[in-house]
Amino acid sequence: MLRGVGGWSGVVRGAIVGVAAGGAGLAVGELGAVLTGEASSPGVAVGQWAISLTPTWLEQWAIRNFGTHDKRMLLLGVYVVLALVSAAAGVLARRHLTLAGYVAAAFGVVGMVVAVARPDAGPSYLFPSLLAGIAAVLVLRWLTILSLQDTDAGGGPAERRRFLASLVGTALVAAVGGFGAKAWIDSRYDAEPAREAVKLPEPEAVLPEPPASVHPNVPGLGPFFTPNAQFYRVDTALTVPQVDPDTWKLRIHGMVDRPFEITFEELLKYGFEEHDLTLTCVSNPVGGSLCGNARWLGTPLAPLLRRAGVQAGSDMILSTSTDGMTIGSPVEAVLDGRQAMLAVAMNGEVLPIEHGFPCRMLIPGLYGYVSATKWVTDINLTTFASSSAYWTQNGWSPQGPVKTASRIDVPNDNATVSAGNVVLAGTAWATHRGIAGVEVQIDSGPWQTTALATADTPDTWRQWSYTWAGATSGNHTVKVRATDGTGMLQTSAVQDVVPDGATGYHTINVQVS
Ligand SMILES: Nc1nc2c(c(=O)[nH]1)N[C@H]1C(S)=C(S)[C@@H](COP(=O)(O)O)O[C@H]1N2
Ligand SMILES: [Mo]
Repeated sequence: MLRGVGGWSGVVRGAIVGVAAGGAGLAVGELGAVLTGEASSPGVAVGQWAISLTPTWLEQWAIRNFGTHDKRMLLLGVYVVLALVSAAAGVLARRHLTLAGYVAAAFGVVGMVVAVARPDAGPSYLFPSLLAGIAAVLVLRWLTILSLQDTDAGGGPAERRRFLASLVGTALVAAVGGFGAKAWIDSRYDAEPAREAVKLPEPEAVLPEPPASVHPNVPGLGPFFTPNAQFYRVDTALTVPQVDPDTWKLRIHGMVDRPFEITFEELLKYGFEEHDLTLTCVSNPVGGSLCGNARWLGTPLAPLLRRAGVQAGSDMILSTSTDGMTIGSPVEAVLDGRQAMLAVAMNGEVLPIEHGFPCRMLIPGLYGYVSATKWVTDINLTTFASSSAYWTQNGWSPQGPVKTASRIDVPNDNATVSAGNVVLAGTAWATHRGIAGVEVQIDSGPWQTTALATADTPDTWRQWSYTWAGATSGNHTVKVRATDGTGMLQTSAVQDVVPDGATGYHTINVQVS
């Protein structure tokens, strides 16, 4: 079978030619996407499509193992698959040039189909993959013919030089063109300059800083407010949406009497409030770190809904972001008096691009997947019975109130500490209900009350500390549990994150020496 392609050296040559042709196609696709935007490039479009096909368990595994790098790993996977298919097409081309050309063309067609199927796509999204497919076919044909002229009887040093020069030249041009185009796209569609130009509105009343006693001041315990750069991130988008505040609009419509649309400039004329709120992810495992606390500046969402006039019977806010994410939140949670808001700033800074610039939704008491739409542009009043949002289509519960959780942050799991007095510290949250107590248990001893730091708001986490007196050498386990502001004890029942949040007591091992 290998005879037809020229033995093993033919296979290797074919594979290299195929990868070069695939790379040239990708590079041309990137160049095309300079005109039509990053999301339309074949690599990104296929990657985004792969995300939508990823089952929840695999997504959870990726988040656990690669964290915020999970997207990078996915793109890498897409490129590896593409390289393998290209290599196979290159080998095939030595024998069936036309057939291999169809494989290369299929690469362009798949890119076109998935790019144009994106929620934010227009017909221009067809363009980069179309060019990519054409380039891949032409380069594959050209290099294969040169390669065969070299290996065929009659090929001499001149043919070999011509083939090698063409191959190396193609690879160089593809690399420079592809990475250059990527850099060009990144700078052309960067919302950072616009973000830096935003002048934040003044809050109607100044919210005083919480007292220093909100933090137990234990070395190694994270700060009360999570710095923006350390704040956890959950995005399904392969690339962070770059939204221009000058063209951003928010539409409120659906089951309302007076639908309307506002620009960012108009939004900033509404009344603004500061509010301290802990945001947490339903995918956070027991003891996990997908939780952060910040001071947000936002305009209350309830008056906006009242302006639109929510009709009787509507119980769901279906919000959509520029990248097509949909999030379903209960109308009641926004209208019951809690500080649900459209936020434009986080910890005193204009909302970072990764956290939803120019505007995101926040509803205290609910996990992010049912409340915290980033890059939000559309609020549709509808019903839970008639609509379902992105995550609920992936096996998550339509309702996502935050469950009471507590965590030991100091010492680390499996840390070694010296015998005697050992300081334990951590945090606990039951967003919107507040935390009334945190207890720890050493081995199978009695539950001990810890020292709670001062509460900021019921919407924020509450840090705690405890001095474990007279710790004796050996291996010990430490467990933590909290009681929320309504007096409910955190459940010890162990449940995984799907469908509505993990439960169970965070437990660590401590080696006392
Ligand atoms: N547009 C958009 N909004 C989103 C998400 C997303 O992937 N895309 N993830 C949600 C989830 S699951 C959570 S927990 C929070 C996380 O917000 P953060 O990334 O600012 O921490 O945003 C929510 N809003
Ligand atoms: Mo989340």
